[in-house]
Amino acid sequence: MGKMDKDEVVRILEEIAELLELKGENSFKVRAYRNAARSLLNMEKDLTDVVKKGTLIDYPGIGESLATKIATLVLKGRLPYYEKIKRSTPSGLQELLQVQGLGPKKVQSLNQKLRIRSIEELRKAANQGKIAKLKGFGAKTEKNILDALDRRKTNQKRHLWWNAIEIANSVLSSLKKLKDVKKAEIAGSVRRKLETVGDLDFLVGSNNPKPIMEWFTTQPFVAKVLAHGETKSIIISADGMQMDLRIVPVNQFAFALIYFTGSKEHNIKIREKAVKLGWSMNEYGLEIIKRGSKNPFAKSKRPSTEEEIYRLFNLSYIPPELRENMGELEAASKRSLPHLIEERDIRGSFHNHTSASDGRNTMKEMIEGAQKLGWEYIGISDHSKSDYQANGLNEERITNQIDEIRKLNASKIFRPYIFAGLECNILSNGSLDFSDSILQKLDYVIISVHSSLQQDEKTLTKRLIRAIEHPSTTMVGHVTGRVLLQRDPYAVNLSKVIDACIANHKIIEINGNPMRMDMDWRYWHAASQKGLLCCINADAHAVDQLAFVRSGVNVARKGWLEKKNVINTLPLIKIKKFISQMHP
Ligand code: DGT
Ligand code: CA
Ligand code: CA
Ligand code: ZN
Repeated sequence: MGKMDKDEVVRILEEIAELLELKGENSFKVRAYRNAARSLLNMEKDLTDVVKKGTLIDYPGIGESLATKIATLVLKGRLPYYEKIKRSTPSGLQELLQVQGLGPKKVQSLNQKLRIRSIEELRKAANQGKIAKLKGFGAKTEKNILDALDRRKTNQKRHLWWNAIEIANSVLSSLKKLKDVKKAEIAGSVRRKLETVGDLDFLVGSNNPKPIMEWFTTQPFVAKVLAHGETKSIIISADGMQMDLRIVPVNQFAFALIYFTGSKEHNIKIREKAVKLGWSMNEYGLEIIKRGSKNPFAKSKRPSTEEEIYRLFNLSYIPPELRENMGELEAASKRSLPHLIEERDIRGSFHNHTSASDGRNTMKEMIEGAQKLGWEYIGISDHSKSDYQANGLNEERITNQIDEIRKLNASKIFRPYIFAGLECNILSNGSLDFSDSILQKLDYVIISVHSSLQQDEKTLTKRLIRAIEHPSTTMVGHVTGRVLLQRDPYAVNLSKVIDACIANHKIIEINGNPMRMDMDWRYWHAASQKGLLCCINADAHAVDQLAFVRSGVNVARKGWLEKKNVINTLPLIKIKKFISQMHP
């Protein structure tokens, strides 16, 4: 084994390219590092073996000097050249690249002309109007930068659910091991599986809270204690996450769990129901406040589960994902809550990239990954030719990939069936990136907007609808293009797009990438009622990202979707037929 694995070497080569770009080095040199990174990604042999045999230079894009650098990384685990350019680049510059709208050229010119090397310096210069005066920038760019900075500020206070759940689960399992903890749950927006969360809420049932609070406020992950009490403590973790812990007596746990799971609006609705019945309900329990009201506890003992509490109100159990005051209480009283889709209903997914375009793993590795997850099928959908940045496939490469897939299916090497697809760019006028003769060879086509994102709403909506009407189109990828906490959706009239999909029998995906979660859950209930079908996709760019279907399922559940609304719950025979009928 070498001292550094392939993924890490690739990451460093890509970072070197970025650093060189920031320094204004010529584009050939920059591209050399990107090409070498790509070449390593496509390498099927073990990188350490290749280095030891001295055959690195046989690979495309790797010359003498890059081969030496890669070998140093693999064998020594470090590279002085990389460390040197990293040291000589102000660390703030890489951070500036993360501001929406700032590429390496702009960052470099801000650095050289205005000596801007941090977010704070950028904000100051923009507020003083200095950026507007800069050649190549102007007043509009300055305003865009200020907007992006504002968004950054508010967004920094929230966290992606996907990151939060991992931390929350590890704290929960430690809590459960403490001897005084009788019951423990994650509550709040994390439990409701909201796409982003403000803080982590933990609830514990115990009759001896003191040692638990002592433990919670003194853990190694704690950076700051904001409150330390018997029933409530608040800490900030080293990575900036706020965590609230509430401890209630064991017999109040179920009431407190409903209260602290929320949402606030859901809670208020329940409390109103209680008042109408002559009761008062809060986080501690339920009391009869109006003489002569029906005693909810008359027949049964005090409720100890959420189910029992909802039953007191003659409501069926409402899963946490639905507690957003979006009609769930009415449906629960009419016994018409949906039978929500579950992760185990998913039999495959269609939006997946390989190292042929911008994925990190080869097609075979991706299929193996799908096999390990027990999927019956997997669709391969690399980027199309106009997506240079993502190394999109041209006519020849996509044709070869289709052949390769047909052969793999025939060989029966892998258990999952492989569908040949494409994530096809929607060009700025709404036409597709390939001619019909290529598109017709594919089993399915995902259409996505990856360019001209600034178009106005009318233009962009028309563009999308034109692409939806294309007979080869199967489904729309990440329909609003939002990147959570970073980039707003592009200007698109979603209800028109939904209607066009329904009218043309096209599907909209739920993109399970935790940063996208697109189309948003808030639209799915109404859209599915009108007949829109869904496909839950991982948009995986690496084997471990196939697991993103899980966050996609969260969106579907929050959007009231059932198995029947989601095409990739169909068994192989049915999905084959379904897809081929859509794509004659
Ligand atoms: P977040 O943290 O912003 O992502 O959202 P939540 O829902 O986790 O909100 P958080 O942490 O402020 O409070 C947790 C739960 O506690 C919330 O979902 C409902 C309940 N709660 C908090 N404040 C109130 C309130 O003023 N009234 C009611 N009825 N419930 C509240
Ligand atoms: Ca919370
Ligand atoms: Ca909270
Ligand atoms: Zn895409």
